[in-house]
Amino acid sequence: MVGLLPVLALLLLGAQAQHGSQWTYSEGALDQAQWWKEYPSCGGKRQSPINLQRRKVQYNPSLKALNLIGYQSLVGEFPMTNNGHTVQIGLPPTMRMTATDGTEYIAKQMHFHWGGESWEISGSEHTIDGIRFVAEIHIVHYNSKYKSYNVAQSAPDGLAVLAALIKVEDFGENIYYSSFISQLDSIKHPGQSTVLSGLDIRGMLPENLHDYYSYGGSLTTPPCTENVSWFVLANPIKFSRAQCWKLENSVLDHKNNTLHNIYRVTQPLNNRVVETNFLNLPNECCESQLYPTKFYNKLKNSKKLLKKKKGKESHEE
Ligand SMILES: *[C@@H]1O[C@H](CO)[C@@H](O)[C@H](O)[C@H]1NC(C)=O
Ligand SMILES: CC(=O)N[C@H]1CO[C@H](CO)[C@@H](O)[C@@H]1O
Repeated sequence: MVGLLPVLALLLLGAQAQHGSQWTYSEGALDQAQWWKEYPSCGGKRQSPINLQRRKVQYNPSLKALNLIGYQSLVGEFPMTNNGHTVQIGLPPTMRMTATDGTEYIAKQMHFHWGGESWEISGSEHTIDGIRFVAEIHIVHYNSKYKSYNVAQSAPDGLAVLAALIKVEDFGENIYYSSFISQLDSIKHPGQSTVLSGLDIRGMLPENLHDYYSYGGSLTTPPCTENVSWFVLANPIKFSRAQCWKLENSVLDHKNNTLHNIYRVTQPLNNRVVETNFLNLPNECCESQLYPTKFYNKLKNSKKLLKKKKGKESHEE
């Protein structure tokens, strides 16, 4: 009995891979510009991913930190599959996420989006102020008021995705990904699976889990189901260059080509508003890293953002 569940899980994942084998990102008759022909939701008005424009997002002080339970030091075996579109890891229902409004979501799977077509090409799905990060991780959850993912996925309040962007610089190896990355070679071909013994999703995520962008969107792959609640973490995960290269160059698609540039382009925001639970102060997390400090201080002064030397900063421009 003990051995049966993982086997069933693998069979189910295999079936999913089989079913989803026709759409592509960039070649053939069903590339991403054509998805809507087979999957009408992909042509909807509330699609994902989107470009997160920091000057247009709305700070909502009532949005609290996500409450993540059971993300840390998971014991057991977790299936890791090449489904022909990405690498996916099956997650246990003990992993739960509660949003500010009290809605509890149960984790189902996590998967990756990356680029790699050439050294320069990044492959995150969400962009921040037009900047594409090297890769993105999605942890897909369903609303705990539904019996299963299959029931929840078509409900108007059924799904939530916790997303994090991956950044590469001269960082050391991110050890929380070592086992995952070393197993990529064993699932080169679509339909192949292996198991990860133990997982620490908390460790795989950025240190700062508090700050996020939130909006209503869709799944970023067919069937592009809408009304997915998105939580995109504001701070990135750090990978070494070697880890990034390995992620981008280890697995193949159905035609035995290396799986590259597996991301959907950003979709129109239409009437949606992106909310944040953090103040977008220019000297906080990210912007200051883009400029040398001297230049940045000059810029700030010229914008008259610093009214008093030690006074409180206003988030208004
Ligand atoms: C891909 O490679 C495998 C192993 O080398 C081979 O068995 C399979 O037929 C190839 N598939 C295609 C579509 O070329
Ligand atoms: C609850 C919720 O977000 N409902 C929305 C689902 O998506 C449709 C459009 O596809 C919206 O009209 C609903 O408001």
